Amino acid sequence: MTDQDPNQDSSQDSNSQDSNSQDLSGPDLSQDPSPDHTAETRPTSAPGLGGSASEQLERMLAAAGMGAEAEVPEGFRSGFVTFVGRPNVGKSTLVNQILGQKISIVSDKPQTTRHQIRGVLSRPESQIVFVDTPGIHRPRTLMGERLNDTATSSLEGIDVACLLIEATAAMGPGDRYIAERMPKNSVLVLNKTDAATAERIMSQLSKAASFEFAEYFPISAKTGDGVDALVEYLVSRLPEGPRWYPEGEVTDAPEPFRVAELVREQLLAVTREELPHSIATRVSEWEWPRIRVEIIVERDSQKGIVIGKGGSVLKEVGIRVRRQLPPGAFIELHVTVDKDWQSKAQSLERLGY
Ligand SMILES: Nc1nc2c(ncn2[C@@H]2O[C@H](COP(=O)(O)OP(=O)(O)OP(=O)(O)O)[C@@H](O)[C@H]2O)c(=O)[nH]1
Ligand SMILES: [Mg+2]
Repeated sequence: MTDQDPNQDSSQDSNSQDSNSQDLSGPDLSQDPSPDHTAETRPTSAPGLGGSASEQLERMLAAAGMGAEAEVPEGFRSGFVTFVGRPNVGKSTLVNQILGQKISIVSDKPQTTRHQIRGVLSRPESQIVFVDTPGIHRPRTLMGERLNDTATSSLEGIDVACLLIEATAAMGPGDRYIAERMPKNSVLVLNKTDAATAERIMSQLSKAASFEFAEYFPISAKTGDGVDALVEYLVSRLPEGPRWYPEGEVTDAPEPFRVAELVREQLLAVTREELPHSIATRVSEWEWPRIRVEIIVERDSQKGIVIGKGGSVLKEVGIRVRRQLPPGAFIELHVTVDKDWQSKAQSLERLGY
């Protein structure tokens, strides 16, 4: 397991109030992003890759000449594991905990994740590609419908599906709706056990048992409690197969996408109520070290909130994001209004949803 809490702020700044900040490790951000991976060409279901897992594999194979590295030890296991569940249950936190770094942004606001985000766990004898997904919810906008589609399509062609529910709230109709639609042999993950009583955990597990999951894992994505056992079990469920991603690759998310997500994460941390849903971000220019990020809101009144008094909100967001990037990064934030973008197909396409 990892020796750090990936959901804690690893920055040295003791003044920081931001529990979601940390170093953005991974590929060298000072490199020019691949032209295939610009924000403009991002497909709807995933940053950099779209479609079902098997389609993605085919594309990966084609892109790499043959894709998967041929040399793996005998008995090597590999495959895709998807995390689905209602918004806010901790899917992204769990992916980050397993990978030991921030792969997917996290916030206490529902519907933070808007794409399928892949995190790759490579070990000498196995490779698991974890797929983080948007929370499944009752949609109120076209974007909400797209998010649900993105989440449910992640269940196609994968090896193991995990339903996450939280121990801190009773298993509600939303959880049951998803539970009834899970593929056979899915796994139930009861998260946030650190914040629940033993009685509550037992009662949640016994309620979930009526859905006949293959296995039940009480865990805390926050502390890492129970996560090793879950990962070991998931490895045992994988078929023998090749290494789909090179060993050092932890995510396939393109760099502009990751920076835009970091900006959105910090905006989620500093803004309130319904505003988070109204915010989208995209990198509009990338000329290292200068990165221009467009922040899109739905109404003129929201523009002022995002900018803040004398630009204070944008300034704070810029500082928090820069802290997570390699030294020298220069973030330019611009706010634009795209009226009711969440309900307009054209706007959603432009934003990659
Ligand atoms: N106490 C506790 N809080 C947790 C745990 N896991 C996640 N959280 C918190 O729950 C909130 C939601 O976490 P996320 O990981 O963003 O949840 P998500 O399921 O990815 O949410 P969406 O992307 O909106 O679907 C955050 O405030 C997390 O810090 C846990 O194990 N224990
Ligand atoms: Mg999430």
